[in-house]
Amino acid sequence: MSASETSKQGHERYDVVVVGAGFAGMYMLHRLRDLGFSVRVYEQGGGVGGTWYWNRYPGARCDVESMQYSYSFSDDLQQEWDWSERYAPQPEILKYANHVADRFGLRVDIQFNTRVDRAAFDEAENIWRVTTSDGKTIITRFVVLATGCLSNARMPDINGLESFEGPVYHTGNWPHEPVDFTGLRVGLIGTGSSGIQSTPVIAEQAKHLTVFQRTANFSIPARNAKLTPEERQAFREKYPEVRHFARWEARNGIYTELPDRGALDDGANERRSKYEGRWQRGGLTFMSVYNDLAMSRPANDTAAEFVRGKIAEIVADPKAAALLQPRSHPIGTKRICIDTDYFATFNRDNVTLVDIKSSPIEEILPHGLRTATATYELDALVLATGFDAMTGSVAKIDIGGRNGVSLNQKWSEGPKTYLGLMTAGFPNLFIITGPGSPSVLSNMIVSIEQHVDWIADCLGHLRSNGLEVMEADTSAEEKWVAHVNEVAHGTLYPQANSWYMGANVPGKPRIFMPYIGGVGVYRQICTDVAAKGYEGFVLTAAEQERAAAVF
Ligand code: NA7
Repeated sequence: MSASETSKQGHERYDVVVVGAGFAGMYMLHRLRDLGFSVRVYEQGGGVGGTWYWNRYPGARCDVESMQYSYSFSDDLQQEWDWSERYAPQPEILKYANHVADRFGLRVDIQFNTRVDRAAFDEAENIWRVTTSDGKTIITRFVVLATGCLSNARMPDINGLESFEGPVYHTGNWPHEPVDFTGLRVGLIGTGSSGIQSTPVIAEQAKHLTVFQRTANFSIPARNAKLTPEERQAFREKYPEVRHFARWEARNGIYTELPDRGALDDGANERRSKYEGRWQRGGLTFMSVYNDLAMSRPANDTAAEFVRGKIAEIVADPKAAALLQPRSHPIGTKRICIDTDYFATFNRDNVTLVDIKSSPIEEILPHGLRTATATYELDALVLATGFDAMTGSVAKIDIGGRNGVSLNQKWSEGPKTYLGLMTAGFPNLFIITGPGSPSVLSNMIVSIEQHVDWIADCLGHLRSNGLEVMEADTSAEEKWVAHVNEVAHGTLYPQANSWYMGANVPGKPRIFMPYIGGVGVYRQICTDVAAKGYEGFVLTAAEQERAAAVF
């Protein structure tokens, strides 16, 4: 425990409590400690890494290239760490997270296997009382929620799930021990990114794999490959340019060419050859072929049709190919998936695709699954059914703000924040990559670093100016929420029933949660807000008798 104090009641006392030791929590700790704040991080897992600690399913990889999905705050770190592949597999990302924790001596200030259950703001004292799963109450001036956007795995509401007698695995909460599907009939439910990544790997091992698909998804080949020392070196040399571009120019925090024209500005042959080029190159930047794919349905249709054509070329059985061709949403309005041999896997003899849109799952049986039209015998079940994204992990904590209002009450109609960083009525509570910020629409590490730096600078400002309380102004928040909404509705994104919209969780309000204005635009807004003395936030000085003890 570094530089903490103990209150008169015997409670540990810190300047800042950080919830979560994923990439956000680790960097937050590092920055705040360097500024001389006392910080304690609580992490429910047994180690660092957040989403990469939990998502250990077969084939799990990041969809952003490894040289870019990495911290930029330390040049020594980015020059010395050797990524082995174009897209890092989960074990390597976890190894990297552990390396960072060791290299910067972070573990000493992280308490593992400890959930934060409750945080209540004390208006008389301007402090937060944080209650943890080990029964302690901790006093802190500030709380930073680094709880992650895709960390609250969602079990599907399917009748009879608990009656299944074989093993049931959720991709977002995969066992730490090896799982062996050899000789087993495996059923996999869910065809989002996790289902699409794990299907080819499970198919290699299982006796038979049955994939239950409700909604087909767009997926682009990863074209993953080993990185050579020369490729790594070339990338390292251009890091200053790459990082600058990712922060300020790329909409999604990823270094790539920016398109200068729309899809319909090119003739059909030219367009096809550009899509083909990106398909061959692989990866998320497929959507950057043209500058209007997210805005114009006719433009988007050209890209969607190209991908549907590719699926038809790859999948031998025309019936399966038709089912795998996404038609329910414009391409890119659900996060595009990046795969290795996903569609080709349906050409294997031991893989069956079942359409549960036309014939829904009725119940899980002790040894299988019954849809409206057939019964499938299964030995093991894999649930790739996603997350209560962006707000799920925050909602699990009972957070009480001013006037006894809980955050869950305030957000019952959908999350409201100012800049995705704070929410009115909850002073001194910060959220990293929260709803209302670019977050999940971007290379997460770019967005995490931006938020962490902003929050660290902000706390430094409060300290040097004797300020005790900071909170979002309600009218600034209302304006921001309206802006986030307006920008989203200028795009095709709200046309998809995506987890961006909260549409995957029954009963969750349908609101487009992330800010789609682009990371560069957003960064400029946040920078300007800070430069104008934190415009839109209310900053209050410490009462005189407390001034000396503010931090
Ligand atoms: P996603 O993208 O939310 O995918 C979940 C999948 O599970 C999706 O195909 C869902 O179908 C399906 N699903 C969810 N509930 C059910 C039930 N009850 N019955 C049948 N099918 C169901 O989660 P992922 O983990 O794959 O990926 C999340 C993000 O992680 C991803 O975007 C990357 O950024 C990394 P639906 O589409 O709702 O019909």
